[in-house]
Order: sequence, then structure tokens, then C-alpha cells
Amino acid sequence: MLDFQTAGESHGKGIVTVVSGFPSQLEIDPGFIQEQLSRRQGGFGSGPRMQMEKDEVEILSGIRWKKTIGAPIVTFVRNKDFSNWEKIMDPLGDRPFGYQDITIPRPGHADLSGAVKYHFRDLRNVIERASARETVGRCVAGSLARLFLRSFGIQVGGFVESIAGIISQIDVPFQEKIKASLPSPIYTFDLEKEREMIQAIEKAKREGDSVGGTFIVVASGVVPGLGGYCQTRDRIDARLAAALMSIPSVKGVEIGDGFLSSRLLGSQVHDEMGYCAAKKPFSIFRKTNHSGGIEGGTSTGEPIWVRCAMKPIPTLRKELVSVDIKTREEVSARYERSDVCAVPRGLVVGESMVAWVLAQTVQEKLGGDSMDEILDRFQAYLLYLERFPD
Ligand code: EPS
Repeated sequence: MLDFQTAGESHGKGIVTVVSGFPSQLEIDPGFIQEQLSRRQGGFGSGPRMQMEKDEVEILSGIRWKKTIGAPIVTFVRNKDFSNWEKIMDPLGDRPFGYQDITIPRPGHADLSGAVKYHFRDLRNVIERASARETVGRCVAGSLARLFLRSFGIQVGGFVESIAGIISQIDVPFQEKIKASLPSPIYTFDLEKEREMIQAIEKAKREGDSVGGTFIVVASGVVPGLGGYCQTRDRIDARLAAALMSIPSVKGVEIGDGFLSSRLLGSQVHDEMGYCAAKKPFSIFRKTNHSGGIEGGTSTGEPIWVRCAMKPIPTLRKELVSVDIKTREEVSARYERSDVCAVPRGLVVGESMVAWVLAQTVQEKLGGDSMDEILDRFQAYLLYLERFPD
């Protein structure tokens, strides 16, 4: 099974990603991984840290002459900022002279719950690993997944739909929205709304506040029959929701029309079917796609689309009331250098998570240890779809 784990602290030496389960002979384009890492770093609303870092992936194992060899792939992205934190983050050093524990948690951050869980008096221990810096590793894993998915004609893209309640609204197909969002500083497709969103971020910054928003991720070229309905773990919608919900600050995930469908009638929600003999590889299609390309936990063959809601970043200059865990007094929450809006970055991470889950389901469906084997099986599956139900 495809699996990945990340390791590393926000101001430690860097972020390690360990990816296992990829078949051999998958061509790796390091430029593509780099592109995704740079995209993750872009996006208006970031704090000074993003100007400081230049995320570059170093491949430590599992790839030889730009092809996977079936072995675990380990990568490393260095934290440039570590040079400013060497004493504080030294794995084997002594507590630096004059260092003071961080004892005031930020409401909305993992600070307090993490300290309770691990019995820390110094919240720095939580801040470091709970930081969204970890999403660098998700993008590396997601980029590998995207390269794998390309071999099966699956493309994953997305766009920011709203920031601070300002919604991009031009009514064009997803693919056009995705294309138009690529050059946007906040990865959205509606130029007028883009301006308003940027103004909202600037205003929040001036006022010491932060803003959230929503993004949509779309996977096209998905064959029907990925995922499944027999067990909880098979359901692709449940897996997508879990993977997306694990992104820091994501508080809501909708598959297709999601919450909207709870307010409509069945006749308005369910996607009627049509038949077109020329449609390959599967000739039964849906006339609409309210379901987000998933029925009964299984892909229908229509694009899979999901919406994620991100709360505003919990690090604010505006003073929120907190409690000092040392003095037990009510005080203002601690402010630490931060972003104002992380929604564009969240989109790139969301795309990575969707790609990851889809790569897992493709690999589960087809099995195989080398790309040749898996592609042969894919061709057989396409033929099966063409002949279905024969
Ligand atoms: C983060 C706080 C900021 C963000 C960071 C996530 O970092 P710093 O405390 O160093 O200014 O920039 O995100 C990243 C570094 C990144 O690469 O995404 C937090 O508290 O979660």
C-alpha cells in the first residue's frame, strides 16, 4: 500500500518525507516536484518566513537515474531559517542561557492541547511540530502521486473559491477556473474578486487579524470503480475527507454539492445518467456532477471535486484572551511572526492530499510492482470498461 510519513520541526533542520509503496520504473521529474513546492510557497497573504525560505527538494533514496526502484523514497527539504534557531532547536544541545519557556497558548492553535497531551511546560515543543511547515512533506508526496496519476490520465488541479467571505463567481467550467487561477497571486479565477480578496487580506494585516476561506480541488480523468462501498476504509469520499481534514486549519470538507444537497430535493440532487457509445472508456455518463464524482464511496468516472473550508490562522496581533499555564492568570495570547492568510497555500496542499488518496486507490485497484505491470493491468481495465457489462 502507498504510504507516507513526514518528520521535522518548523525551525529545525528541515522536513523529511518517507514515501513507500510506489512501483518501480515510475519516471520522476524533479522539476515538477520543485514547481509544486514553489507554488506552495507562493500565494498572497504569507508572512516573512516565506520570503526567507526557498524550498528545494533533495532526494536521498529510492530513485535512481530519475526512476523509482520500488524502494522507500526519502526526501529532505532544508529549513533556511534553522540557521537563526540553531541553539533553540539543537537536537543535542543544552538549554541556551536565558531561554524562557513559552507558556501562553494561542486560542485556535495546538499549543494548549499539545502541551496537555505530552506534558510540556514549554509550548515551543508543540509549536514546532504542529506548524504547517510540515505540509512541505505532503507536497513532496503529493507531487510523486501526481506523477504516478499522470500515467493513468488523471490530473489534479484546483482554485481558491473564497477568502474572507468574498467569493469568486464567474460561471465557467472547472477546467477554465483552474487555468485562470494559475497566474493569480491568490490562485483564484475572478479578477474583480481577486482584488477584493487581496484588499481583505491587507486590511486584516493592518488590523492585526487573519482571514480564512475555501478552495476547491478537482481530479479529472478518473476511471469509474476506484474506492468501494464494502468497508469503511474502502470509501474514497471518507478517505478524501480524512486526508483533507488533516491539513492544518481545515475545518470543513464537502464532497460535490455536500451541504447544499441537504437542502434540495432528491430530484435536484442526483445526477441523471446518459449513454453515448462514442464516450471512451465508459459509455454511461452523468448529465450533471452534484455527487462530486463519487457514489457509494466509489468513483463514477466524472471528475471528483471537493471543497475545503479553512479557518483564519490562529496567530494574531489582535489580542485574544488566553491563560498563562505558568501563572494560571488570564493574559493576552502570545503573538509570533505569522501569515495573515494561508488559503492559497492550503489549496496546493489540498491538491497534494487528493492526489495522494487517488494514487492509493489506483494502486489498490491495479496492484503490481512495476509500472509496466500496472499499466498492462490498466489497459485490461479500460477494455473491461469499454465492454461492460460483457
Ligand atoms: C506557521 C507559522 C509561520 C508559517 C509556517 C506555519 O512560520 P514562522 O513561525 O516561522 O513564521 O510561515 O508555515 C511555513 C513555514 C510553511 O512553510 O508553510 C504555523 O504556526 O503553523
